[in-house]
Amino acid sequence: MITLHGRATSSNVQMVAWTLTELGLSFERLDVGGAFGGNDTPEFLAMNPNGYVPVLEIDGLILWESAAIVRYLAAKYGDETFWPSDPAKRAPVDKWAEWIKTTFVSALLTGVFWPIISTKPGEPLPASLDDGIVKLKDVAAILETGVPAEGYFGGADVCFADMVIGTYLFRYFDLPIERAEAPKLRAYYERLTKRPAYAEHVMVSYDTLRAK
Ligand SMILES: N[C@@H](CCC(=O)N[C@@H](CS)C(=O)NCC(=O)O)C(=O)O
Repeated sequence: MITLHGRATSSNVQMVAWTLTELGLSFERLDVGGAFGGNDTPEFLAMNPNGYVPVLEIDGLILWESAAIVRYLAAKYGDETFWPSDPAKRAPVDKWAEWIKTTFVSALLTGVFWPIISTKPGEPLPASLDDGIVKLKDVAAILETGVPAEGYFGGADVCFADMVIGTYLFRYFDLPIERAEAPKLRAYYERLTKRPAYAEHVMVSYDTLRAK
């Protein structure tokens, strides 16, 4: 039994659910975190002292940190495309997966997504949002230089890096914001949206996260 702890509206939970499904692994997902709570109990903190979702119970292991979980699943269950065994093939795409987590995510989520989502209807958007959108355009322009013109970061099919990178693109393209001119990035995202597992696990409404 594989158990994924985490609410369906968490992008980091979505990344793990999408990966499990692409790899053909069935799992049970428990609603934890956000309005569901349950991530501050002694039992949960014993699994992840950060109190964050996702947590994955698999193969007798308890894992947290979404991208580390994706790398574990890819290394253990992925084929040569999903997890290239040659470090010289893996590192050039892994650098983008790492960069998304360290650079793109903070620009997207901290700088733009949460300021918009946390503003109550009728209230003015925070002044800091303008700077956040400029910064996000800058990092999206950098991503445009690395995104494949055809297929995926894995080549003709997806690999572990697509899971990490692609997950955040739903919110990036769904938000009503001005975006960088990035036709390759847009086309890559459109290809992801055609994948049933991406549509099921990543293209999830975030309306319940909005301030009321
Ligand atoms: N770096 C961690 C971040 C985990 C994280 O920030 N999780 C958020 C949801 S996306 C969380 O647990 N927030 C508290 C909550 O949902 O109650 C990862 O990638 O797994």
